[in-house]
Amino acid sequence: MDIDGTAEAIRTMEVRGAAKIATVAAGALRDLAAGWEGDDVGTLREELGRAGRTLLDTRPTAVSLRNAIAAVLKDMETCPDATALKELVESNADVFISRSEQAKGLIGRMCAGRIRDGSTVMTICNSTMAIAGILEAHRQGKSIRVLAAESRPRRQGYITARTLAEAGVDVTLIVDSAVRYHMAKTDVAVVGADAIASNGAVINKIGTSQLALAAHEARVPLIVCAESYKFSPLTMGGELVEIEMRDPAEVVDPGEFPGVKISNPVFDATPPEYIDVIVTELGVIPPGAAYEIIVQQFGYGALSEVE
Ligand code: RUB
Repeated sequence: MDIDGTAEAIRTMEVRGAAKIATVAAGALRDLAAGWEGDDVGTLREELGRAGRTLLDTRPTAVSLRNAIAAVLKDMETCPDATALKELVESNADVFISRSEQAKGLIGRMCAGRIRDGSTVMTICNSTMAIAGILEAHRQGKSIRVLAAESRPRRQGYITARTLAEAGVDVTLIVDSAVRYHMAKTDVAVVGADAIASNGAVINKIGTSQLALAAHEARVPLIVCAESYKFSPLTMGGELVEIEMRDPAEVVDPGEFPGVKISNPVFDATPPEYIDVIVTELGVIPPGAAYEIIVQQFGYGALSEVE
């Protein structure tokens, strides 16, 4: 897909979920570089920078998208000619995409190790990484039951429920307001992350923080599954991750509610106190170690090249 097509697919959420938008954007930048026929390095650099901004504008608060674009476009200034720049971008993108795929396998195995045979697992939204852990536990022969929260307004929980059912997992769909009711029968909660701040707070689909509160109250461990590129270097000084607000029409048809304001924040922040562990491809960490992951992956004061 070209840049505009990819941007449209991300904007309309045809492609969604932090891992998918990151890898699809990386692939679109790679294809742009690979198909480039001009020989002026400056023009290609400008075009790639423009493409990076177009992709980022689709979901401007998405940390995985920003980190993916920065990873693919890194070191562009070092290329003396267009051929070298094309090779660099293609190689950066390939490395990013293959690391993301490897991360899924590693995270899946480490997460599965924390799901006991006979457990009831609660999840929310549709996270590739959380599902990797659940599917791996199932593949290992553990008898598990999954409670999938619907995840209003876009109901991504439907995708999770269908995916798990197709794989033969015992899965029950629940509405978001039933999360606390069902927590009493839950052994472990497994969720993904859109972003992780330097203090270990996890930004994920709206409703995750309520699930985390209910889990904390019921002493149910909460596992977050996230690749290292979900960690936000822009939070190193204690800055908050901006929460994306989307179209109210995703919640209800505003025309049916004259005079009523409709608010649609699509993510929320779960404080580190409510998180037991974050499973990353680099290992399982307590949320308090998030800052170290950021320093290790991005360096001190790292800023994206697309800014
Ligand atoms: C998706 C969502 C997912 C995370 C993690 O939100 O909140 O839990 O992105 O998913 P949206 P993954 O549907 O609004 O993009 O593990 O696949 O990166």
